[in-house]
Amino acid sequence: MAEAAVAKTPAEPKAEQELTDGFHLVIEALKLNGVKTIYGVPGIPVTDLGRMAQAAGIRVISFRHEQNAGYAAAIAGFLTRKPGVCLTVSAPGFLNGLTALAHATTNCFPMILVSGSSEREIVDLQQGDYEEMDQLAIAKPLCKAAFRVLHAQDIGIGFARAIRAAVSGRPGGVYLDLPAKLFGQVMNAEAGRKSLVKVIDAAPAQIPASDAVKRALDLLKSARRPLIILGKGAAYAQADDAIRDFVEKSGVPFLPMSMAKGLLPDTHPQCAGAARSTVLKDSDVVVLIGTRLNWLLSHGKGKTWGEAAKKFVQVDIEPKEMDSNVEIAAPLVGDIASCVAALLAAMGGKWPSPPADWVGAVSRKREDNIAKMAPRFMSNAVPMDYYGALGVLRSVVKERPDAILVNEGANALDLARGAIDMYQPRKRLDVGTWGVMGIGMGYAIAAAIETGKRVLAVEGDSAFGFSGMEVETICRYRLPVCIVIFNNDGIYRGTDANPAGTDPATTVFVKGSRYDKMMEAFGGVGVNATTPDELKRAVNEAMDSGKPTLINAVIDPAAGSESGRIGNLNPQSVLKKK
Ligand code: ADP
Ligand code: TZD
Ligand code: MG
Repeated sequence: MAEAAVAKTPAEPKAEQELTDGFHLVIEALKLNGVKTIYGVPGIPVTDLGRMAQAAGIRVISFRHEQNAGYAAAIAGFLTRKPGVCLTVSAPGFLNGLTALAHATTNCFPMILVSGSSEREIVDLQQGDYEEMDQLAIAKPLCKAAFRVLHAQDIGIGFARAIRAAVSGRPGGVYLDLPAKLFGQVMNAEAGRKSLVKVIDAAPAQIPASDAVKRALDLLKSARRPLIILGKGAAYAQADDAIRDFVEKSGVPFLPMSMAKGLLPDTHPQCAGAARSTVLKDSDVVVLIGTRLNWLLSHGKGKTWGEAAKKFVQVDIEPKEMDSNVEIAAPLVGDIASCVAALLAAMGGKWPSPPADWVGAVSRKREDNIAKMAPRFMSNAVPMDYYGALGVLRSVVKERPDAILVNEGANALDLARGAIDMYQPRKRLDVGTWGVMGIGMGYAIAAAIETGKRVLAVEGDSAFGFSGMEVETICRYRLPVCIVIFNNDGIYRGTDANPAGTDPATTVFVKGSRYDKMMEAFGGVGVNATTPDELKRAVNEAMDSGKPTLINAVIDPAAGSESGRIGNLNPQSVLKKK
């Protein structure tokens, strides 16, 4: 039969007989655009898509929960400047991925959430399809752009739009809705190939206007107490050399936001990280590069910023960011690489140093603060306090500056941020703009996969719990991840008691939990560390061997403070406690 059928159409050219389908077109669209990894969870209707993508040479990392796959995709976007791709099933899988999509958008990370969806006709008539949900409508307010592809011949253009939307301008999250029926749609292979689109220059340079550059430099030159603040947009831009040249040529003290730490080393003589309150309060001209004046910078006003009049230069790709909180005296709209290059060019050969009394005052403050902290990192107290344990991790990172540090928690986050100096760009990955708990394991997995480097994840015990099941994923893919849990028996502290004497207090966990046993359950290395020495030995061994390791670092349950360093944001009841 088959032979007869072929024999009947001898004149037809081979290409026209060849067929392709939605599955293949999706995979080819991803490959054509250089997507090497998909993070996701399989199930109807995307199980075969994952299998076929794997067979076609794309790395498909299967997670235990879509939220973690989504966080992995988000941070892959930050690390590579290409959209990280997260693949989920319909309704519940989609919703699980959505938190990460919103997180990516909020943090300006390029990411694409690709979700299978149910039959349009049934969804739109609300007739109760399997996992029925109008996903496109739900995704829209939470991302930068959202698209649905209904026809196989539009898969190419759909992915091109998604990629460009994610990485151009201010990067963000994009949702791509692929209904189940699309995957099986068949079309002529040659026409299919022609329908694919390779995105050319996905994030075009945006050159700043020369008068804006001049305005910024005139203001900087007039400053008596200038400051540069580098944010994670500056880290994302991968303009590391130009940024370093600009900072050094200007001679201005710089303050790195959390994920911009290491863009220039924290030990750089101009780094004002250890003099944060002083420089924010006393500076008169502040150059913001890839950082927003949101809550993390007290909206550019109020007590944090002191009495001294401030003028701001802001370098950002998003024009609407200007004047979002306070007047921006010199807006510099463009991509950071182009803006910093233009600033450097316009500075010419010689640039006046900032006033010596300011630079001197900042470095004295910084040296004072560093000297004050030093003895605390030597603490050998048992049970360990945060500083004793962080003293160990601080040395580990100093000895391995190319390792990637993932960090979440409250005290475990805020104290680690201050304690652990970073030496290279994009090596510190943390909770970001929302201060979200749960990024830990997704970030650690993607960091290991995208960079091939060793990863050290410093986790509060609560924070870890949000993504803890992914230790199985880490063991399964044998990733070089060392997790250190700051186990203080709870959220902020492990000492709260419920005055009613019934259930445990809302902030405490099972006392003396052994998270290290979780790792052993999946064949990884588990260590219980009760002293700084034990911790040091275990972390060094893990970072040397690259074996998946979880260290349960036992921390004094009384050592932490409420909400770490942001306790002031807690609303307080004005009524007396009963
Ligand atoms: P942080 O939390 O570190 O202070 P934010 O996330 O608040 O940083 O700010 C990052 C800023 O960087 C955003 O306003 C974003 O528009 C901007 N940005 C991101 N990438 C680029 C780029 N390539 N060029 C210019 N600005 C960028
Ligand atoms: N849920 C989510 C998704 N994000 C959050 N930020 C919170 C809840 C609230 N929250 C914090 O802001 S920090 C934190 C929670 C639950 C955990 C702090 O406990 P930890 O760290 O064990 O991780 P420390 O060292 O005990 O302070
Ligand atoms: Mg804790």
